[in-house]
Amino acid sequence: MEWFIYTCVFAAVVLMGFYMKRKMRGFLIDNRSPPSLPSFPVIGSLLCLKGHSLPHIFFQQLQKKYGDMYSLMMGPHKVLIVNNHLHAKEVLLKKGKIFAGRARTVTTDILTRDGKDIAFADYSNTWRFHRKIVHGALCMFGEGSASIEKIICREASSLCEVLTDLQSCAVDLAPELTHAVTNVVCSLCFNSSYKRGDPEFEGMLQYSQGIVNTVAKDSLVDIFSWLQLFPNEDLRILKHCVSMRDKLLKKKYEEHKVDYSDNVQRDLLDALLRAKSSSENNNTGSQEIGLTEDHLLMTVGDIFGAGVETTTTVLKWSIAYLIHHPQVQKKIQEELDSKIGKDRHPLLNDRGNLPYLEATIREVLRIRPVAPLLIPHVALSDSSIGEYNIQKGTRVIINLWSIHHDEKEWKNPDLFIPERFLDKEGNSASPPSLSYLPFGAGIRVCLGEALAKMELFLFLSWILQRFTLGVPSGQPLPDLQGKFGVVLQPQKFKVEARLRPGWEKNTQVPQNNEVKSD
Ligand code: PLO
Repeated sequence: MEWFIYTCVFAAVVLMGFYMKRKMRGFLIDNRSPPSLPSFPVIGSLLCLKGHSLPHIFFQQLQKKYGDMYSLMMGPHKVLIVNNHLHAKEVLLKKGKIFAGRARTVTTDILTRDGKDIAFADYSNTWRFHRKIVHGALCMFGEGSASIEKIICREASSLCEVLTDLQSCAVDLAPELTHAVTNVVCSLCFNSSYKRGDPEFEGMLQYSQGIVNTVAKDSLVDIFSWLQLFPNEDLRILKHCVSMRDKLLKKKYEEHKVDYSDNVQRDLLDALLRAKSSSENNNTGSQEIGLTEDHLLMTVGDIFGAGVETTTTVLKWSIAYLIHHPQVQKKIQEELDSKIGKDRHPLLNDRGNLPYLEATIREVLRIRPVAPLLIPHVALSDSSIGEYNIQKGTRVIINLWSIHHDEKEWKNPDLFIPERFLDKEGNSASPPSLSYLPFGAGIRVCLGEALAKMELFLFLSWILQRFTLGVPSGQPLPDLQGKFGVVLQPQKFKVEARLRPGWEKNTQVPQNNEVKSD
């Protein structure tokens, strides 16, 4: 017994020693360290974080005690929380390259075959090369290109047809919105689309939600990687969902390889195959630069996954807020009636003429950012942010939530006020504060920004031109808090879509601008 007590005391002294040493080092040598949360050996600051299911809000509250920028220990990992837009821009723009790293975690390694994608991969030549190809391919189909507009309008049209059939019922619009958005991304990535009820699409809905629920949300296994050795329900779900996704990606890849031609570029996958084939022909060595089959699959999986989950989530938030604010919905409809009318459907060209709708989209992106903590960055070398020194390897979390809800920057930040993005005459104005980064910034800025803006504008304008959205009787208003994960999703809610006067009969695409033909 005695030896047991001695061992415990000895262990406690050693641990305290480590703890004090770290504290003293922070205090004596590096007096330019950011304030830090209390930290204990092994578990770090985890006790302080326990029980908070919405970390972006908790990190915002901690500012009162620790200031705009503070550090904490997630187990053995040093993490810096940045809550202010000036510091965020220093990280993302001014010192973008220094903070362009990503941490490897158990869940993202499973999702991306050890970081062979774009979003979660660490900074490297391969990463830069992939990003460049995808950026080029997205630009080609992107802004100014008539084809992407046609594709979105085709999907908006069938979405409105479905809504007409579901009229006056209490429906969860999520599957229909996801279907429409998936078909846009599917056209772009794989030059294909799904019919409603297609089992492959249903499977995708299922695996994607499984992935969103389990990946990259700072679960314990991402902090202590050795925990993966023990049975873990989330990891089991994630692996199952990833294998479903892999089957789908592999199928698309094999189909594309069969009828691939150097001369035709049908979609993003063709663009990637072409880059692979040209580097092989030039003997650049596709292995070294990273154009392996794994890289191609993971990259296209990223774009597909990001394209579906982010835009669908923003559409869901938009609808939730429109239901909470019928007066905003009415104003958008008045704008649509006066600028477009009922004889034709909305086009991208109308964007400049619909400032109230544009302002509403901006406000949704502010009040409910898709990724409230972005994806954590990692310092690739010793550096500094503001007045503080930052050590190489520190994980940097940009709290977009704090930045978008900063009371010094936004008047009544918790209120939904699209007018804040308009001038006195009701025209589009630049954001009233620079504390606004819905798509991130710098070398890891969102690749799909232009596409997302086109989709949000077209889908919402098509829907609101034809329908008024409301809460079905007996149903609660949508919850606005959200479920935290790799994207901040709203909880499920039911909607009633009623055709607006004048649309009852002529609900399909108006004659003047038919979009059904491909
Ligand atoms: C969404 C579920 C998919 O099945 C896989 C996937 C790939 C890319 C991820 C995306 C998920 C979530 C949103 C992410 C995106 C990359 C960039 C984007 C994290 C997990 C954001 C918001 O940063």
